[in-house]
Amino acid sequence: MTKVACPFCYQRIDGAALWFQCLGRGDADRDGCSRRVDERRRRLAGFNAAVLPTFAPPRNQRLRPVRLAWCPDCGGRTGVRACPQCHTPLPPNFGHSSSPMIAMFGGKGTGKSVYLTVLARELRSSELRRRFGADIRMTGDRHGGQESSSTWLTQNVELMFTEHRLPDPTPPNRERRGEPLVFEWRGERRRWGRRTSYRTSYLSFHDTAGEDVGTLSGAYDLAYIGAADGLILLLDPFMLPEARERLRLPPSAIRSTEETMAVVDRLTQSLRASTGVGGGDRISKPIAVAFAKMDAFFDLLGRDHPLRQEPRPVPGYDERLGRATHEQVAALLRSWRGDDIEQHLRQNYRTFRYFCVSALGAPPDYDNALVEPGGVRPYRVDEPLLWLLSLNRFGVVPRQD
Ligand SMILES: Nc1nc2c(ncn2[C@@H]2O[C@H](COP(=O)(O)OP(=O)(O)OP(=O)(O)O)[C@@H](O)[C@H]2O)c(=O)[nH]1
Ligand SMILES: [Mg+2]
Ligand SMILES: [Zn+2]
Ligand SMILES: [Zn+2]
Repeated sequence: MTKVACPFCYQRIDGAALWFQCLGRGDADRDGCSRRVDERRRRLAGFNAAVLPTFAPPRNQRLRPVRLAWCPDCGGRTGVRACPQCHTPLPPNFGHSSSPMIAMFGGKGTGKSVYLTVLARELRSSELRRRFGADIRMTGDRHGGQESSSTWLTQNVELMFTEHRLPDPTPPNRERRGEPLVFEWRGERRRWGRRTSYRTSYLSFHDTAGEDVGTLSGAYDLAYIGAADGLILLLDPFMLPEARERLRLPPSAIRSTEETMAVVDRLTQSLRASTGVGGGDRISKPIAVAFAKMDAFFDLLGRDHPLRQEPRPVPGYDERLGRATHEQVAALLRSWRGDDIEQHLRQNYRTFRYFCVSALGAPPDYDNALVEPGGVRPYRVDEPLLWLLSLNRFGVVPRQD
């Protein structure tokens, strides 16, 4: 039995016993099923539009896996698979092999919504697809009707890239959450002496609301973090007093009162709680620790600083530059007196790496929540993700040494 995490509801499901979704076609004698709101899907996956019904696979499925089934209500034939828990349609090859999942976490006002919009826009563009010869798609595009997440993306892209405005703080919502943005990244894996194989990874991005100081993540966030096989931890450098002092920031640029260390600790506690890794062991999930809003430091660093060097657009993750970036950010962090963060990461995680990103590429007008007149110019936003996908355990993106 392959237990995989559903990228929509984060529950562990049996990849060999996925459900089916009716296509609403019916058969010679009956009309097809009609759409209605699926209460379970609304509750577990945050999707509240009307959908066609789903049903369990025939009983003998375990012995003889089937690719097609007949709807018990309308008799129509279907090959669309769905999650047994939240009933969201899943890609055809989901669950056949391991389907690692990557997720994102960050404190209040760190820039999660902005970063996610920019990153998702890049994932949807043809640039990454071409660069990596990968098949990258937003899951659900194919089945249509997955309005809520693609609407979120379209609206935010329009807001930031066309109207040059910044999104409002994401409201916390404990009863219901929005549907996550789920991408499927299928890459070729070439290894000497072996046949080329394809590997798929699921990127599930849930735009969480920044929590207030001290509160532990809600149940959804806990499940989300626990189900992820790799994480992007987005940190706000403005929340490090020593870093903040070097910048002349207006009060409106400070969006939280929670110390960076507290955010990191919150993630660690959530991971320990959701995965049951005791205090004596280090957490094995790889963590990409990305410092956001780095455009604010560009002038201080100067033109020739290595952190202002972008990787070459080669079809792989630039390991050498990545390692150098890690060292550079670690040095900056020390100069900001963030040694406790480094120490905490070392003590609690087996695999982590620092990143320097800027979703906007230039400081915005904080007071009026406007993007700088030059527009949004994303800087190194995809690197945390590329690093994770290049790790051996995922092997979806090649590494270039
Ligand atoms: N300089 C700079 N500021 C940024 C950048 N991205 C976000 N910001 C600032 O951070 C603010 C918050 O960004 P959001 O993306 O809304 O942050 P969030 O983490 O989603 O916040 P919550 O939803 O409240 O948790 C923005 O309004 C900007 O002022 C960036 O790339 N550079
Ligand atoms: Mg937000
Ligand atoms: Zn039906
Ligand atoms: Zn599900």
